[in-house]
Amino acid sequence: MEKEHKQIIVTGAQPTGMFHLGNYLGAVKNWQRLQYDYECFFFIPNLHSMTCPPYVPAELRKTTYSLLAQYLACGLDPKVSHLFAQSEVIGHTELAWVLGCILPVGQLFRMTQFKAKSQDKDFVGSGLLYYPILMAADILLYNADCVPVGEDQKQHVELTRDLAQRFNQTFSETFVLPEPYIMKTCARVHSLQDPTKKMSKSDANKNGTILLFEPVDAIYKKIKSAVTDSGSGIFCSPEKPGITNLIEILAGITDRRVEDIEDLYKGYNYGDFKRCVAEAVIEHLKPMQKRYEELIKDQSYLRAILDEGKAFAQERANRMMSKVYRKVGMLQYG
Ligand code: ATP
Ligand code: LTN
Repeated sequence: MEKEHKQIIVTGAQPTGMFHLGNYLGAVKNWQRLQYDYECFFFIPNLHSMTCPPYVPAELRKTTYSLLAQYLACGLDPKVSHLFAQSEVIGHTELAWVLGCILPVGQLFRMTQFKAKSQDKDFVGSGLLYYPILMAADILLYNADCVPVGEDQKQHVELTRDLAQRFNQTFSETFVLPEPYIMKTCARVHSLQDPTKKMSKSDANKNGTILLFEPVDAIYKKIKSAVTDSGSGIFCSPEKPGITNLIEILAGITDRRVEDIEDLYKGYNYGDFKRCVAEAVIEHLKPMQKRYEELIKDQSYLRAILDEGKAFAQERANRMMSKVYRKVGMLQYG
């Protein structure tokens, strides 16, 4: 009997620290849901984490395991999906080199994330500029059909499509053009302290960011003291970025539509609404926190998952790289 061919998803989150609610609602929660309908490669882009030095190598090793434990606690299932570390599969950097040779350098200087991350830095490494090419290689190596990411990564996926097209035209039809997959709700979760800014790990104001695995009383306090707007009424509006953000968070965490939240909480005042948001977030996160605590203690289990994922991914990567090297004129791959 012919095996059903599932469409392929490739995505990952950088091991730069602990997940926040933006990473979860904008990305990982959806990956969890998508893994049953697609063949998924959820990897840990640890080579990307070298692009903003200085960093502590021993910390990076630790956060790589931690990120895997967070993936698992968020429901990514190693029996269903391929989970691995980027640096352990040969082919990502090789393909990045090939792709870099067909991309005009000006396109890299125009990337929004490069401009933002290189601002006010004493040292900007070439890796930061090259980063989108490595990301394109991550995606094209597995011939992804679809790349689920938050809004901020859309431009990188568009560059990947451009690179795939350039390669196909320069050599011959090889890569699928991947589609970015961006959720309508929670594509950009905002800071609780400044709802015009994206919620971020690197935000200096720690009260604006909810970490998934921080103590629940801290989460409660942060949501209760979220900045809201003058006025009243629980509905989304550009004049009410604070309440809009909280409505989206509640919709995302409870899998409901924004309109349903607006209906349900119509008569609430801001204080009561914030309490409901805090309670819903905590109730959702509690079992995940418990699971994370168990997983992070079991490094040999985490290692075994990475080994299994790596073996599977390596086979696919070898297949693609043999094809690519042949097409670009190398004698053989490896
Ligand atoms: P930060 O800016 O907080 O350091 P990041 O963008 O580097 O985070 P990653 O861990 O690399 O975060 O991203 C993992 C996924 O989470 C990506 O798909 C990214 O688009 C998404 N993401 C990050 N921040 C948010 C947010 N505030 N709202 C929605 N999605 C987000
Ligand atoms: N750049 C992404 C992380 C990332 C990625 C990828 C996401 C690296 N390679 C391939 C999707 C597909 C980020 O910063 N979140």
